[in-house]
Amino acid sequence: MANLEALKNGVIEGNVQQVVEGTKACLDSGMDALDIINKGLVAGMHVVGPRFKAGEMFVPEVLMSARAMSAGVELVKSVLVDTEIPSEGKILIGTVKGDLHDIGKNLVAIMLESSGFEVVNLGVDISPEQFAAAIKEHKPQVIGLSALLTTTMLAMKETIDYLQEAGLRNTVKVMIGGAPVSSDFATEIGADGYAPDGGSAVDLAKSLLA
Ligand code: B1M
Repeated sequence: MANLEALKNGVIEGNVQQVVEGTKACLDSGMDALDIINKGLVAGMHVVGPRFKAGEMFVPEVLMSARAMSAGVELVKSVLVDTEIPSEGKILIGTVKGDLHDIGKNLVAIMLESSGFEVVNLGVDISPEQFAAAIKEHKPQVIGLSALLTTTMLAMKETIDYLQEAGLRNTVKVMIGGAPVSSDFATEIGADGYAPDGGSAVDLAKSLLA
């Protein structure tokens, strides 16, 4: 079943088995890994989002879609990240405090990894203090903050302000992303840049390190 439409429907229906089998079939057929992600898995999530907003899908169903999508992304990741590329630099990435959305952030992490960056993925609901501790521990050149809720956008500013107070702001470049944020918002909160998607995040990270 090397069929992107079936993959998309598997995500919409939250059918892990369909997504796993569909992803394997697409990979086996030699399909481009990024097409599998963007035209199959993410395309499914683009149907789920509006249905969730319209009240046609509820949190448990959206969670099943998220699980199905993550299962597919994991399989594609093994192909994308399998090649040994010299490190472009180290990036620490996390979803900010109060926010549990991680699909987009994980996709960005995979794209960065597959482009040669060493990525430390901190997970979700990461407080400013946790970001600061991780910077001290891992000494990255760039940190990436992700937020999907308008309410948690503020935690991005709080994180940057905290790094400033802790004397760490000048040791790293800060990039931000996520559906509700923008380039203007990045400027407003003192971030070094904004990327709308995984591909742009790779370009931005490279330009921040140039
Ligand atoms: Co939530 N949720 N959710 N949700 N959820 C949204 C974000 C929402 C827009 C849905 C809606 O109402 N239309 C809405 C936010 C409204 C707002 O604030 N403006 C919303 C809400 C309200 C909520 C809850 C409050 C619902 C509730 O409980 N009543 C709750 C909050 C929980 C919390 O975080 N504290 C909640 C919960 C959940 C689930 C747990 C059920 C699940 C998350 C599962 C998971 O992530 N493991 C979920 C999901 C799946 C969504 C939607 C449907 C899909 C998000 C997604 O994964 N998209 C979402 C609707 C939508 O976005 N249309 C929605 C696919 C992903 C590939 O795209 O995440 O945008 P995205 O990532 C992109 C870019 O944004 C960018 O690159 C990625 C790849 O292209 N990007 C970066 C992201 N991070 C980046 C970082 C970078 C650079 C680029 O640099 C560092």
